[in-house]
Amino acid sequence: MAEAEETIFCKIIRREIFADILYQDDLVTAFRDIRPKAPIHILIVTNLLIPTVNDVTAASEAAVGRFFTVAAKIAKQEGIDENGYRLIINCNHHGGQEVYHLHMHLLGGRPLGPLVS
Ligand code: DGP
Repeated sequence: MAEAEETIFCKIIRREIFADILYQDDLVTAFRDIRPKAPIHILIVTNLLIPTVNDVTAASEAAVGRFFTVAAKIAKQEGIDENGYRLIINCNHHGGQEVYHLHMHLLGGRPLGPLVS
C-alpha cells in the first residue's frame, strides 16, 4: 500500500479537531457522524490509517474485529440494541465512500427500511 494521505478522521482521532467521541481504545475510535442519516449515526474508525476495505490485511484483523465489539457496546449504550440497527462499510466510488479512512457506520433509532431501493 502506498503512503496514504492524512484524513480528517486522523485529526479527530488525535483530537486536533472536534468530534463527539464516544469511545476510543488502542485500535479504534467512535464518534457521531457530522451529517446524521438516522437519529443515531456513529462512525467507528481504525486508529491507524487504512484507506479502504481493499487495504485490509491480516495485520488489520484485530482492528476490524474490534469494529463489531465496539458497535455492539455502543448500540447497547444508545439503547438501540433490542430494536436493532444497521452496520455499513462503504468502499471506493461505487460504494459511496467519501472519506478514505476505514470506518463502519452504525445507524439506528428508527426503522431503516430496505438497504437498496
Ligand atoms: P463514507 O461515505 O462512508 O466515507 O462516510 C463518511 C462519513 O463521514 C459521512 O457520513 C460524513 C462523515 N464526516 C465527514 N467529515 C466529518 C467530520 O469532520 N466530522 C464528523 N464527525 N463526521 C464527518
